Amino acid sequence: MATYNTQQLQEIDGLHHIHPFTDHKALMEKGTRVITRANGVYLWDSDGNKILDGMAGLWCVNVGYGRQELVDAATKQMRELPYYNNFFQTTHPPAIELSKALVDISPPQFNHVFFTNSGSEANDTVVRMVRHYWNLEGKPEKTVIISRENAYHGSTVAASSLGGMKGMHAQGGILHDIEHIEQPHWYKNGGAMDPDEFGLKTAQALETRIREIGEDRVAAFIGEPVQGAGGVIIPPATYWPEIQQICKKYGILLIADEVICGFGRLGEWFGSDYFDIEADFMPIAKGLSSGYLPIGGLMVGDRVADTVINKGSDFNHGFTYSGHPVACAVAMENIRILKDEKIIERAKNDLSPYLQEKWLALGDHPLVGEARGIGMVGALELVKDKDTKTSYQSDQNVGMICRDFCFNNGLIMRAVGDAMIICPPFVISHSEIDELVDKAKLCLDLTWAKIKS
Ligand code: PXG
Repeated sequence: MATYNTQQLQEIDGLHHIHPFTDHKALMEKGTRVITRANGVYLWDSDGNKILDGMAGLWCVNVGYGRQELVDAATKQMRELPYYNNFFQTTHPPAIELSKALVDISPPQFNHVFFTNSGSEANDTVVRMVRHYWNLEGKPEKTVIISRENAYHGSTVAASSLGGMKGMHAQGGILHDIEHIEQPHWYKNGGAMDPDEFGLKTAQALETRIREIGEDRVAAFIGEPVQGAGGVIIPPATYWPEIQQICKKYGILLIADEVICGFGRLGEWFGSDYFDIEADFMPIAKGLSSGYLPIGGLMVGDRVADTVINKGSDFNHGFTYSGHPVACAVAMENIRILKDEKIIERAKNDLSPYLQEKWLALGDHPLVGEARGIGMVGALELVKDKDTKTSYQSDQNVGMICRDFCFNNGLIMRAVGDAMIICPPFVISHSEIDELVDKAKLCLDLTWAKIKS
């Protein structure tokens, strides 16, 4: 590849590259940051600045950067069989081995996987498979899928429709027969209720909506165990048991979107393990390969698999790269690393308690209304008034101000509105956690000083 200096890279990028979820005019004014290499939990930009990646890329580089084993697994597979498909009665060892490895680590009702290239495709697949299932069950009128406001399930047409982000629906529309209920965001919406009471209330909204739509029309409910891109919304303990009880009562399928929570983020293999969710489907991606190559999948529970496999003929669905051998080989090696190095156990028993103790202490900062966290993920709600939980005006862009201070001080935190998010790799050390929290504190101070001035 040609070697350009930073300015040339930025110019060419501005001329030719449309970025995801980006205001290009603002981007051009500020200039893009060009990331050129990474190791462990650190990134380097094209000017040589070292940055602690508090977001594990985009919630995905769970085993950290620079793992030679993953490079070797890809190289070996590329030499042996760089591509073949799984259509038309063919298969290959990497897809076979990965399907078994996934079944081994998943909750017991999961014995099948359908491979995709991303979380969005996994969620497109689930919409089609849910409706296909009810058709085969002789209930074709069951087409409605209920999701939550502010959920993120991806960017394809079906995935963005499942998502509850109005700004996405406004651009390109939404599939019919997708409904959204309130998210379990206690800090923002709980009012005078205690968290458990609020958890029950938001879960019971599912039953209310099922009754409004009609039980005979509702096919499934989808939720992330912990909402990620919506701002790390951790549901109260009462939420998932009640949701499950309602799904069981009405016989509707339950989809636990594990794209962020899966592969250890909450200190268990899956968010479903953490919350005891017995789902019918688990869309997976991100941590499946620690982001080293694009791969996703849909774990399909026995209830659905029995029908789709035994009662149906073809499921007319698939991608050229479903179960791509190189991506599967890398995902296999990633799972091996997670297992052999006991990375998830260490995240749960050592890193998470250390991180959360320090993170939650940031709740004392005058700018922070709530500090919350679970496993290896956390959020800070930046507010104008801690007592009344009053937010800043959205055009004050407080989250963005804080995010920019972070970047300029060598830390990546994601801003979701005025919530600051962290989701570091699981190979972070205690001293790197200290650095992360110290830098976050410094940037809160800088943001606070800027707002006050
Ligand atoms: N489900 C969930 C829960 C996700 O978080 C997807 C599905 C879609 O996955 P793909 O692989 O198609 O991107 C996601 C993705 C952000 C951000 O800014 C979050 C995601 C993707 C991009 C940006 O927080 N989550």
